[in-house]
This record gives sequence, structure tokens and C-alpha cells, in this order.
Amino acid sequence: MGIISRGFGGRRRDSAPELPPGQYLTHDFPVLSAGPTPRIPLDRWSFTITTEVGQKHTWDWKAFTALPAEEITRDIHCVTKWSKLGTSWKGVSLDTLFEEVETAADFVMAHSTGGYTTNVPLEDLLDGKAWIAYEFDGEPLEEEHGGPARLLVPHLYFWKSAKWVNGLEMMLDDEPGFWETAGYHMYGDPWLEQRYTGD
Ligand SMILES: Nc1nc2c(c(=O)[nH]1)N[C@H]1C(S)=C(S)[C@@H](COP(=O)(O)O)O[C@H]1N2
Ligand SMILES: [Mo]
Repeated sequence: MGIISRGFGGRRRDSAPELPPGQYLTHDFPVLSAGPTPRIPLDRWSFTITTEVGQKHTWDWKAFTALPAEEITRDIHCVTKWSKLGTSWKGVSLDTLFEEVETAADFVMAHSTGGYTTNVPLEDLLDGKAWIAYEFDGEPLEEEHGGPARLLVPHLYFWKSAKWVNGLEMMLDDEPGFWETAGYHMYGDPWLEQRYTGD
């Protein structure tokens, strides 16, 4: 060794080849919430996919956790520049949830208890790319991190992974959610550094 490279400002930061541009490595798990943490009892939890013609597909906690679940290990990247590598989750693939859904719409608005929303193209939720996660590191997902269940879309910036998600609404046109309305990028690919509108 002997050579220590310094980042901007002279601060040393962990970096790794698997980090997207502009990101630094963190080993803790920061909590980022735009509002208070809702407490959602499991007997009042439900998740609904609403199609563009108003058809609803709803799962309560019992039905949801009876679906086949997957163990997921992925890197996550927050737009505030922290990345966390190899995070472990358990959840239901969106492929499973969309099996019984008929839709011609290409865009999705995720809705959360508390009013948070975020938009994602449907194709970014399918083919093994997204889950409704309810365990982290082998434990029930903590409320601060979105428990009982959150959307997990690890290939996009983490603001797309809506905590306390309670539904997906199919949309014919792409519309901005909470942060996208405030100037965040409509798509949010961390490898292309799509942080803000115009990136
Ligand atoms: N409902 C809801 N989901 C949310 C947020 C939020 O404020 N409310 N923040 C987003 C942002 S900006 C990030 S970086 C991640 C943070 O998740 P964490 O608190 O588990 O680290 O959640 C995303 N999902
Ligand atoms: Mo974020």
C-alpha cells in the first residue's frame, strides 16, 4: 500500500469498483423518511394493485405472506450518495403479484401509508427486478425501514423503494411522485447518475 488516495475535500472515503459514480460506501443503515414513521398493525395491513380500468387485486397480510417468497441480496444506492453492498432481504417478487393482473399500462405509481408516492416503469418491476420485501437480515423489516413491508427496486436510486407501500396504481402515462415532483429524476438510474431532472 503506501499510497492513500483522497477524495474531494481531503476526506478519505471507502470506494469500491462496484459503486456507481459519486457514491460512497456505508456499513450502517441510514434512515431517510420524509415524514413520521407510521405504525401499521398486521391485521390492518393490505396491499392493492389497481389497474388503469379500476380493477383491484388486494392481498391481506395472511394472503401476502402465503405467497412464495425469495431471498434477495442486492446493493442499494441512495441519491444522498451512500451505497450499501450486499443487503439481504426476503420478499415476494412483483412477478408473482402481477401474475393475475391484466394491464396494458406501462407505468406504475407506488403509494405508501402516509402519502409518499414514487413512479416506476412497469418493466422495471418485472423479470426479477423488484419485490415487496418484509424481512431484512433475517428479521421482520423494522418500521423505520418501511415495515411491515416496502417496495424494493435495488437497480434504481433507493427513493424508488417506497417504504410502507400499500399499493401500486397502473398509469398509461408516466407521472411524477413525491420526490420526482420536487426535482428528482423521473427514472433514477444510479449508474447514469440520474439524480435530478435534466441529469
Ligand atoms: N414512504 C416512504 N418511502 C421512502 C421514503 C420516504 O420518505 N417515505 N424515502 C425514500 C428514500 S429518499 C430513501 S433513500 C429510502 C431510505 O430507506 P431507509 O430509510 O430504509 O434507508 O426510502 C425511500 N422510501
Ligand atoms: Mo434517498
